[in-house]
Amino acid sequence: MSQSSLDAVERLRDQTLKPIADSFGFPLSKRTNSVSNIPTVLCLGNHSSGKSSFINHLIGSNVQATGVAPTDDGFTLLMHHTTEQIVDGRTAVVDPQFPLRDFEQYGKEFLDHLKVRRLPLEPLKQVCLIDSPGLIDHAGSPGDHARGYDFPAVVREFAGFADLIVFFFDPGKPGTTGESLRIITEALSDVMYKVLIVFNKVDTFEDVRDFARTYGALCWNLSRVIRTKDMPQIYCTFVEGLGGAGQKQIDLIDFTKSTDQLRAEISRVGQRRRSNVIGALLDSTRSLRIHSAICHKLGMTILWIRLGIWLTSAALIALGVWGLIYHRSNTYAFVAELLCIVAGVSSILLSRTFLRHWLSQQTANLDSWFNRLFHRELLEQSHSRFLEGLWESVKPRTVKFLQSVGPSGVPFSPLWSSKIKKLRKVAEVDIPALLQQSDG
Ligand SMILES: Nc1nc2c(ncn2[C@@H]2O[C@H](COP(=O)(O)OP(=O)(O)O)[C@@H](O)[C@H]2O)c(=O)[nH]1
Ligand SMILES: [Mg+2]
Repeated sequence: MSQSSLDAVERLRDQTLKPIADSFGFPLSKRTNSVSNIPTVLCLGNHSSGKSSFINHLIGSNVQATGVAPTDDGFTLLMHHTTEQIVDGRTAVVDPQFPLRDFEQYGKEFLDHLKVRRLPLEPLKQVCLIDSPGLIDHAGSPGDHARGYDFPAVVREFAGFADLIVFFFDPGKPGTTGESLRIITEALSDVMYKVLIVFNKVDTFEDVRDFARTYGALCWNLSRVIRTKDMPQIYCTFVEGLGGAGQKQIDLIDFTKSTDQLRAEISRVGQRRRSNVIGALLDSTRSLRIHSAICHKLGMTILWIRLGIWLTSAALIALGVWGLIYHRSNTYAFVAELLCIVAGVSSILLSRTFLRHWLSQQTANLDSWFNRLFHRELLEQSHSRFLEGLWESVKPRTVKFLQSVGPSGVPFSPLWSSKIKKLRKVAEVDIPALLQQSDG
């Protein structure tokens, strides 16, 4: 991604989105800092499916240990540096040079299984590669913590941050391990657009029948977990020179082409990164617009209710005081005047409880606020399903914000109106222009 479009993304984020997001307690996606400006490829797959061998092949050096026995049970980030260095997980997560801040939350056990290898290798100038522990079927319970940390959550975090995910399967386990299938459904379902499916080590087949049977089994298993209408493309690949010499082997010409295609796709990761960064900004802008528009409308309504209560109370108190001073003709008038003052004071005192109750009722009924505020856009057939889907994903954050700040914490300044309105222009004009600019 060119520096100028990255700067433009940062500017939009910092100057337009961030002030609104901070005031309305909305977490913006955190991904465009300059440290992680290098495109990232995450390699996942069964144990012994050839992830480490493929990485070695890509960077042209045998840096990652390979072997049939489980050789590596951790995550390794391979990055460029002028001298060779290994940084352990505990240091890497607190070092601002690495984009790993968000990984500290997964605990000591995970950090012991994380490292960064910095290498003076030319290909790593263009891409950061992440090698991962092989997916296996655990003996005993298949719980999330069989590895001592929340493995699917860690994979989800890496997947959110990667620009491309290469998922390796191999002929040894075409049935695929339970963990592979679980990771696809639990950690990757939102980011399937970034995933490339690879059927690796195809040079181990002796003939086409053998290959077809195994390939069919893989498709059958994948179809149970990949819920798209069409089957995704499967790259059938191998790394030259790893098969046993002299053994009968399937014709490899087409598989060489498929391997080249995969390599080309990986080398285009820079372009993917650009659209991922801008896409993430677009998602944030749209979600923030809905969230802040609804919160702001509630904030303004709270302001009007509060003004109404205060004005009525002030009028009652003023009437009571005025009466007490000028009209103390009889006991009835005196009692009525006192009642006016008491009613005025107590409505001020009770207004907080009333507003809290009112806000919690509205929070339970946010759909109607959404429908009212966006009714015009919801009438547009092509837009409505998208907008409703977006609202479903934003709603939990809106509810959480309103519950945590209460009626006095919802921003209400009329100045916000134009800033929130501007978010629509950002999403519909400014960001698409950025995309076009960086495509050109
Ligand atoms: N025949 C063949 N063997 C491979 C290929 N890729 C990897 N291997 C072998 O498979 C074993 C496991 O590979 P490794 O890269 O360690 O797998 P990982 O566990 O997924 O990292 C090693 O013995 C490799 O030599 C391939 O494309 N063809
Ligand atoms: Mg490995």
